[in-house]
Amino acid sequence: MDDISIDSLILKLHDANAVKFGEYKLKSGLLTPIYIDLRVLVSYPALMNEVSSLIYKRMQEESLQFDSVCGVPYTALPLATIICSRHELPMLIRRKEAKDYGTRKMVEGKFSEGDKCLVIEDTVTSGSSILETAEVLHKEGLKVTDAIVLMDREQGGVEMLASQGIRLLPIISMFKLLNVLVAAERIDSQTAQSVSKFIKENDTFSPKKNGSDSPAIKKLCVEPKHELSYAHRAELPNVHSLASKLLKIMEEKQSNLCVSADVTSCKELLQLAESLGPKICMLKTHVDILKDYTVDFSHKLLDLAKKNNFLIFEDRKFADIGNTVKHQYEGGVYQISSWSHVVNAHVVPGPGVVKGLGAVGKPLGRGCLLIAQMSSQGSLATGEYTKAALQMAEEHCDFVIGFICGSKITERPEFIHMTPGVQLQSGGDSLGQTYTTPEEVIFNKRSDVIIVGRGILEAPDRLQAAESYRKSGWDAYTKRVNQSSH
Ligand code: S5P
Repeated sequence: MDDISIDSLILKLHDANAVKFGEYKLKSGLLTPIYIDLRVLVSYPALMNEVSSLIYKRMQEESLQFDSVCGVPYTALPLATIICSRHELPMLIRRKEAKDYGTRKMVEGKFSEGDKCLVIEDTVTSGSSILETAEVLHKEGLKVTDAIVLMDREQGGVEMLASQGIRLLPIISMFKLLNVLVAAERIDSQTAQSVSKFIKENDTFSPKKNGSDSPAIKKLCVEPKHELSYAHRAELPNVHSLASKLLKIMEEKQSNLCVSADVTSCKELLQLAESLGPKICMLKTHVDILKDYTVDFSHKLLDLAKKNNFLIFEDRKFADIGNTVKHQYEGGVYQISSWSHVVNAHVVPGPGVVKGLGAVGKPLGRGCLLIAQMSSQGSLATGEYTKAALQMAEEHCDFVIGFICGSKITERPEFIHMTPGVQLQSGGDSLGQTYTTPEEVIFNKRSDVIIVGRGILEAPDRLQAAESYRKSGWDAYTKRVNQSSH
């Protein structure tokens, strides 16, 4: 099978409807005049074999050295299986589900720390799917330095992956594909030209031209080689200014503690902000449980935030269509956007909720956290839902600064992970809340901020309790950073 012609393969892919022309929506939301869908391959066993042979041929031509092979789920998974089975190469399977509260394995198969894993992918646009798989493998101690892709859309994937230390070896380029299809009169030259133009104008790695607002563009960042300190992350070029401010406060005050000030009177809330202010990086409110809210209260709270150097986070959990949340954020009795630095939103309505909030919050320099996971028992925010939250954040990183989650869900250092359901003793309450310790959240689950309510509010000495949580969160963080630098 060594002399398989790429040209004939391209025609067969076209016959199988794996290459389509028209108007299609990419994962990023961008409309594209060409769609490559290699998922259909599984219905064409002969084609599966041809593609697998070509990939293997490329592996040999490049004399690649590796200990195992991993196909990016799902489309490249059967391709990797065929190659590994036919040539008796060890394979690894990356689980696609995001890790939830438990400690399920994310990579199946046998491997040792420092092993090299070759990644196989079917199609690459920005390279983010390969990077995501590489990050999961990396977290398990594996090295990824090479990846092979059948179809490269030539929209910046090679460059982006190179910037992360991964060499991408494409088999079919977009321009080869167009040339072959034009030569075989499958498409006319006008179609080929418009596709070429689209490809050139939508480079996801070095966006210039008209693409500055393309959602695929802003998601790239440098993969950390080890745990970066809060101070280091505050200085990263692509970090949101509010996230940077929070990270600086955390470092300065040696605090990754956010107090959830779930009290029902303004006086008590202001007292908390005054007394616990020096211990915290953020104060979280539920303004709608206050029985005596006034505009004057919001001014006083802002003054205390300034004086004690913390950010205010109104835990409003917006969850409606864009137009409604815009009004809820800006108007009504509470005028949340006028005093709260950070708000949060459920991702269930889709990206409109972030767009609506962003329309109000962005001009004010505010930031938003997306609820990717919840601490309550039986929460539906798991797996694919969590992944969708991550994707939404990546596509709106000019407003989204991080997540409410149980554990770190992305290695991108510009996103802040904040975890509620924290007490010094693990356990729960009678209404479904579950508690994890600061050490578990910050050290094992690698989150950034602990959110603590009743653990402090119900303690006999709130200030002393806040200091215990601050210290335990900070100790877990320093242990994490120190451990990774050794
Ligand atoms: O998943 C979540 C998300 C949030 S924001 N679980 C939570 O408990 N929260 C909030 O964190 C919740 O609304 C409450 O204000 C706080 C936890 O309070 P505690 O008293 O249980 O620590």
